Amino acid sequence: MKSTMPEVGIIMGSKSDLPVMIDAVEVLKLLGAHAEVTIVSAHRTPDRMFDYAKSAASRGLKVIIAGAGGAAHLPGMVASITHLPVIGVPVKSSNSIDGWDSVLSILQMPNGIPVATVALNAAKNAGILAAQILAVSDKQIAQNLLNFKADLAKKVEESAKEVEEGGH
Ligand code: RP5
Repeated sequence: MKSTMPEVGIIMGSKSDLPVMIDAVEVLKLLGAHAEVTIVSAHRTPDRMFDYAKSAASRGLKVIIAGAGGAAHLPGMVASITHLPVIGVPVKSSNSIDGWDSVLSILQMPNGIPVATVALNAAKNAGILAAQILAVSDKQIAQNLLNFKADLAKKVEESAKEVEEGGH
């Protein structure tokens, strides 16, 4: 039987990131992946960040989603500590000028330490990508992803039909 231990760690720099990051929590639930959620700040709790990243793999996590805004160092610093794949979510936070600061500080990592950066505020895509990583070795999550994609396609087909029939 499949364990219910979390395989995805979702972290964010502040509780103020939660309204964005909740989308990752929800889509992972929908796709049948077990996740844990907490706050870890690279700047305000560096020791906590270090401990979290250092123990992640031995605690059973397989992928980490990290969201932060402004001078967003959390995803990159976590990626520098663990060998697990890290997906970064740039958040347009209250201290962000226009979102570009969050995007660039997560995206522009040096050679050797990649962070898989999704679009601004795109925590849902981060969740889907994390599920896709798990699906490589989890048949149930793979099937759930196929169903999810079929549903997306169905919605487009329905919209196309509506528009073609003049029902817009
Ligand atoms: C970042 O600063 C956090 O990830 C958040 O996006 C932003 C603002 O944090 P608060 O001032 O709302 O706690 O480190």
